[in-house]
Amino acid sequence: MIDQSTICAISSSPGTGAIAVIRLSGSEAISITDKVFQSPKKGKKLVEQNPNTLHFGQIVFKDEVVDEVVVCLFLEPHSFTGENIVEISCHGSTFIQQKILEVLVENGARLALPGEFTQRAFLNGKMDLSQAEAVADVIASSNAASHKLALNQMRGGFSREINDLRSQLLHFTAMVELELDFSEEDVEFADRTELKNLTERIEKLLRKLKNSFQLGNAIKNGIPVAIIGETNVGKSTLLNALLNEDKAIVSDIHGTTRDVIEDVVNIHGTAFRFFDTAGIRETEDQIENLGIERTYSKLEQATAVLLVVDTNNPYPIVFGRINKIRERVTNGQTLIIVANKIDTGQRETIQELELLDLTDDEKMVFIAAKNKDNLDELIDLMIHSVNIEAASQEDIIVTNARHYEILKNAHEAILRVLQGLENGITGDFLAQDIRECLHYLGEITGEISTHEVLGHIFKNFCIGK
Ligand SMILES: Nc1nc2c(ncn2[C@@H]2O[C@H](COP(=O)(O)OP(=O)(O)OP(=O)(O)O)[C@@H](O)[C@H]2O)c(=O)[nH]1
Ligand SMILES: [Mg+2]
Repeated sequence: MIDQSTICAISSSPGTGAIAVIRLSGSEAISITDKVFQSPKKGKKLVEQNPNTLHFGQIVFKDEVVDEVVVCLFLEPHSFTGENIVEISCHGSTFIQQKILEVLVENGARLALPGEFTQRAFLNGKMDLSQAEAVADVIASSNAASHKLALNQMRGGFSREINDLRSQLLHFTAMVELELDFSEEDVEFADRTELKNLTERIEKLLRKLKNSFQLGNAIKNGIPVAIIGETNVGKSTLLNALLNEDKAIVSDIHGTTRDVIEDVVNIHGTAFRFFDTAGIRETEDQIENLGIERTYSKLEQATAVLLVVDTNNPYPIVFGRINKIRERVTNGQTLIIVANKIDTGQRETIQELELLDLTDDEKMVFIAAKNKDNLDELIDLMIHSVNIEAASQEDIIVTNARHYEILKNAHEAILRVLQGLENGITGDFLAQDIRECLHYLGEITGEISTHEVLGHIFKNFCIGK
């Protein structure tokens, strides 16, 4: 049920700006504004004006002018929420903004809850749930890649993919259920091979969508990059250089960093989430050992691992350390060997390193983190190794944790169907799992949603969205 009241909120960002926008939505939006708005021409009332028009005038309360404003009118159903909407552009003082809200509430509007405008847009059928969720992502997007994904989702790209899947599943149920109608006569309308092919296609699609979440999440929250190595090799110096900020303490004392230090930085439109870690060494110190355990767990979670080595050390030692970390880097992770301190490093070590055989997933770069020498080369390597640009261009990528959970469930259901087909189980059991799968997909687009789910999604929005 849609609450019929007219809501209002400040829709521009909090604080003082040149101008601010206050938005009203609901059947009374225009008539409430009429009560407080005076046009210098004293002509028609706002309710008599055409939709999609702008009107200059004053907001007046108890015979006092609050501000000179421009009012913009949208008539239902042709608006963001599908209801009558008024947008009042006023001067950006927080006092004026609050005062206008107060005046509107005094005249019958009520303050909007977080996300209530977008929730109404969803409830009025202006967009499905995944599109509504993308509105928040578009607003929050902090880099080119996440912005592109969110915009695509908001414009319905992801919904189309899900609806495509749904129609394939419906086709499947139709075939099976026809068979059920004639079950007395023991006929098989549904060609089992055709069913199996269709199920395999759906399974593959669901799996791809589900697996895309790892990338989607990385794009949204930053690609996890772990900076790993022995103590004193210059990991914290490198972090600071990448962030362009003195975030971590640097010193020539071994074991300076004892915990994970984390920060996100946007490099050429891609967000990277760097983890500077405690240097790896044999130590009796309990706290330091806890820190080193965390180093290994960050290594496991990272998409790219920057293994920093100190070229001041003799080559056999450096080589041994590289091999120790190589063992821990798994499939799909990129290992970038960062040979640091080339400003003071040993010639032999550098020469031997240059000859080191690397696999396809391994890269090497020579830098002096302290002077930021060759940092650009390292950045290029990082950007190319994760290749976000190419990956995000191709397909639909899942970025939302709620969608990921649902896709996991849907995928499990479709695997049961596949198994059922292989074991030759009867149509009614197949239909049950298919219906379950359909149900899950409906949860993504919001065809199936509960009050709690909606409440949970929209409460994370800002007020005024
Ligand atoms: N000459 C030279 N010194 C460097 C370079 N990078 C870092 N250092 C020095 O190496 C020392 C250790 O640097 P840190 O960044 O604290 O090393 P770390 O790897 O974080 O050390 P832990 O936190 O102890 O594991 C400091 O004295 C840095 O100034 C470099 O490129 N050249
Ligand atoms: Mg450190």
